[in-house]
Amino acid sequence: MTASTPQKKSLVITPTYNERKNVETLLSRIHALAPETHVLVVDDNSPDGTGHYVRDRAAGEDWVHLMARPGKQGLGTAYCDGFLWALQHGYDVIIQMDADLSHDPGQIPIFLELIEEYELIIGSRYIQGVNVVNWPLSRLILSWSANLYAKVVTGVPVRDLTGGYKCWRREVLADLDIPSLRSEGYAFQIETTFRAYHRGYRILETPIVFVDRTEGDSKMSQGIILEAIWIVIRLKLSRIKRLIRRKLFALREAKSSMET
Ligand SMILES: Nc1nc2c(ncn2[C@@H]2O[C@H](COP(=O)(O)OP(=O)(O)OP(=O)(O)O)[C@@H](O)[C@H]2O)c(=O)[nH]1
Ligand SMILES: [Mg+2]
Repeated sequence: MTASTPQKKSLVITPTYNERKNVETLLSRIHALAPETHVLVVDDNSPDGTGHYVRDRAAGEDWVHLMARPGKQGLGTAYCDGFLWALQHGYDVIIQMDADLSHDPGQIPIFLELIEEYELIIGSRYIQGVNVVNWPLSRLILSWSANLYAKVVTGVPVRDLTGGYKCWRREVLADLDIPSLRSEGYAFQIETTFRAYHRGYRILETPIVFVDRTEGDSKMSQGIILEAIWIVIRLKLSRIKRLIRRKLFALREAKSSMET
């Protein structure tokens, strides 16, 4: 008789800042669709009481977890803290998603299936056309061109580099050197996918439909856009530096083997 494979432990991480009107629906929908999956809400002391609501839910439901941070520190650091927590607590599969219901929890079972074969799944708005609902044209153009810019400059062949709906195997997160990730906004999404790609992990983009939030306010800002522009250049420069170092090393090796 063969021993049955132990069930993989999965976790959804969602960062929140003033998502009280969305988080209740989000938690219920995730649990209805993926009852074995736990949820970690990383809340930055939202003034609208999101954290208090989640704390109450976590007291009665063992699949709900709250990480309460003292103040707004940005989406990037919220995910870094959440990823480290997931690794410490032994989760095998980690899904990241926005809390504003732009990301459909209906994708979670699909991600959990696909991650059996791949090491990173990216929910993509830009394969099979443009799957974005209710965004003003200006926002769509910004997102689409940001992705084209990031793809062309970094050379990473992923259509939706700024997308924030992703599913990771724990080994990949453990290999990302999380404390050294520096970006806060969309740049965080680019930086993590960039690292996974260059470490050679198997990545799959799968289509999602992204729906603009109907409740609460976007935290998108000019600073976040500027950060993304700069980080893309910095990532490219880091690659070039690494290639030059490798070439120099190879030259030195060749020279010393000729001398001996
Ligand atoms: N913990 C934490 N969460 C944040 C912070 N900034 C944004 N978030 C959350 O990150 C997710 C994405 O933020 P949004 O404001 O929806 O930003 P966006 O999706 O890039 O922009 P929109 O498409 O305009 O909604 C949401 O769940 C936010 O509540 C932050 O500083 N701390
Ligand atoms: Mg959003």
